[in-house]
Amino acid sequence: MTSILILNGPNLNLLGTRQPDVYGTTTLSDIEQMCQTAAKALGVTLAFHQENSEGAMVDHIHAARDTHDGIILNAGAYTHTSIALMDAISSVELPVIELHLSNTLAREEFRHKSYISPVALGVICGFGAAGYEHSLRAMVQHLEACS
Ligand code: CA2
Repeated sequence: MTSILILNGPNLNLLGTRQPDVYGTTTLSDIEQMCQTAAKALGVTLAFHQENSEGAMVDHIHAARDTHDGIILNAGAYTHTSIALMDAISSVELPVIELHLSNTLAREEFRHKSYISPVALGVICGFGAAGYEHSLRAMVQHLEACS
């Protein structure tokens, strides 16, 4: 069965508890439930993780090579700084969808730079929690088209 990894970066464990004006009121656990339900309906297996440290995220990406068919990545603030994540993505040769809750291009200038975009299949941003389900559908459609 097709298997997809959704990997969340730093501070996303705080979702729904602070800055609801920017990131909404849905918690990461709500999002995981929503994604698991969608994955079941789409007939795929889903692993869902959140890490605050860059190295742990790199480890998940490396491990995905042998266990998953695609990665949906909300790298949080590491999006704008991490060459290590960019290199890890390049090294595993799996399709990666870059995901953001907010429209990063409509925010501060430092959020306009992404080290993930050049090595991603595509980017979904600005749709809040619904973006997770959109990304899942886009990944399944992409993997089906490739098989
Ligand atoms: O919009 C997104 O999904 C971001 O990846 C979220 C990151 C931000 O640094 C990126 O530029 C865009 C921040 C995640 C922090 O999440 C929080 C949630 C609630 C309260 C505080 C932080």
